Amino acid sequence: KKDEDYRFWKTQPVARFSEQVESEGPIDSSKTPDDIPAEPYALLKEFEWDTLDLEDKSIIMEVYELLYGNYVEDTDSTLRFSYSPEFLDWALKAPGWRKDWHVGVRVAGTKKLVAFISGIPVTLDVRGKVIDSAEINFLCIHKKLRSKRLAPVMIKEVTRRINKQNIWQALYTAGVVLPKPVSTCRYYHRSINWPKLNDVGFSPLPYGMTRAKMVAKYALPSETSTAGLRRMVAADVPAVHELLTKYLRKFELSQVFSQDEIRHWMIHDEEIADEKRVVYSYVVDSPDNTLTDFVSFYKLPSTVLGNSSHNSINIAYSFYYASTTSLELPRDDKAGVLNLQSRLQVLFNDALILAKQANFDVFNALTLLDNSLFLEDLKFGAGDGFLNYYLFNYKAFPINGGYLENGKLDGINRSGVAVVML
Ligand code: MYA
Ligand code: MIM
Repeated sequence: KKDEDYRFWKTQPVARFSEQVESEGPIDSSKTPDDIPAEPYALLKEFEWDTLDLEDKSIIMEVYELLYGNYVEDTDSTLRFSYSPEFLDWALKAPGWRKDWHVGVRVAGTKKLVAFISGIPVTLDVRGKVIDSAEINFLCIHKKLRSKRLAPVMIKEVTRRINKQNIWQALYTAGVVLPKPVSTCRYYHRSINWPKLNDVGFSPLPYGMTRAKMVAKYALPSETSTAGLRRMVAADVPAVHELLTKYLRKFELSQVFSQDEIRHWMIHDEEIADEKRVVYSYVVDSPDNTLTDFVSFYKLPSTVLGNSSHNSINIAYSFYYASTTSLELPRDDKAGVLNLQSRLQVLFNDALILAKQANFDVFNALTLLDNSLFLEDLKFGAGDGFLNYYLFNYKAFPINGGYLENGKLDGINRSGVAVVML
């Protein structure tokens, strides 16, 4: 598909495939909120807009059910993302969230929720330029209403609502290729419960291997190894904020966090029951009471489609992390990279152990951040999925995604991406 074949996207302020970026910045900066229409875009007459009140548990349940039946699947429909109600509460009610950026579409007659798109406010840093933006996620249209050009109307409507707040840039990720990714990262997977992954068609048995050999290959110690590793608590927020801010500054595309955002994203709800927990954050405390490292992952199960023995797999996704190791050195300092690599290997080996203790079946990570430094050594394998990163109304030079065309990891020119999308 060429630029002109994107009937909708060719009308939007996004980079074209055909253009070479010569300088970075907004594509259209001519508008003010008063230039933006006050009324919602017209929908086909059997549908109506509904601003969803996610403070209402029953409305979160409606979004949950829409996504449970209709959200993203892998290429051959083996799996479908299964975001829990608690996850949606966490992801959609981030600091500064606005109800009118939670856009639902209902059938006018029955009030059934059939489509959804969301925005949350984020501050982005694109190569040193700090931009108040929105992050768009959870675009979903009921399977029975696909290919009716509803998605463009939903995207225009959420854009209108965001523009009304004087915000003109957005970040979004998708599996589909659209004009034009600023970066593409690859999914990697580290088996924890290999027999189950094999049963559901997630991990094939390599030629010449036995099930027993595979189980042995992925065995993990029962206890973590890093002295001082413990769960992150609210009192750690200022220190984690400082450490993560310093670490993320090294990347070309990153999120700028406030302390409030660190508390929300890394701790969410300290009182939540274990089985409902969404985010798992840990710090490494040193004897002098400073934090040397921080690591986190989140829980996002996938429904297994059409398998008689398992309904779902429990998946941990690598989230944000940071280390003081080599933090003051340039990112390409040779000795610094090796030290960071050793540190991240130990840190993520412990993350794998913690994930195993918490009953996860597999640990997923993208090739972003400094992940290319440890994925291979910790027995992560390349998945069949990729994630494209897009900026709306902003032209930027391409950013490395952390993997090479030959399928290998790019340990030399690691990824410049430091935004983890849920
Ligand atoms: S990515 C996750 C997306 N969700 C899913 O994949 C769930 C399963 N699939 C569905 O629910 C539907 O297939 C969806 C499309 C809803 C995806 N991003 O209505 P249509 C374009 C952007 O006939 P449907 C996520 O949530 C497509 O190229 N555009 O199609 C981030 C075509 O345009 P063009 C997409 O299949 C979302 C048009 O839509 C996507 O019934 C970021 C066809 O529309 C996609 N994932 O519905 C959204 N898929 O003719 C953009 C298809 O040009 C945000 N299309 O090729 C932009 C920033 C907005 C805010 C700006 C503020 C300043
Ligand atoms: C907006 N932010 C957003 N999203 C996500 C984050 C929404 C969609 C973004 C695009 C997208 C679409 C679909 C998927 C992910 C992301 C699901 C998907 O394709 N997942 C792949 C997967 O789980 C990612 O690789 N693949 C597994 C795999 O590769 C299962 C494959 C089943 C068959 N298709 N397994 C092989 C693991 C194996 C590798 C070798 C070593 C041993 C393990």
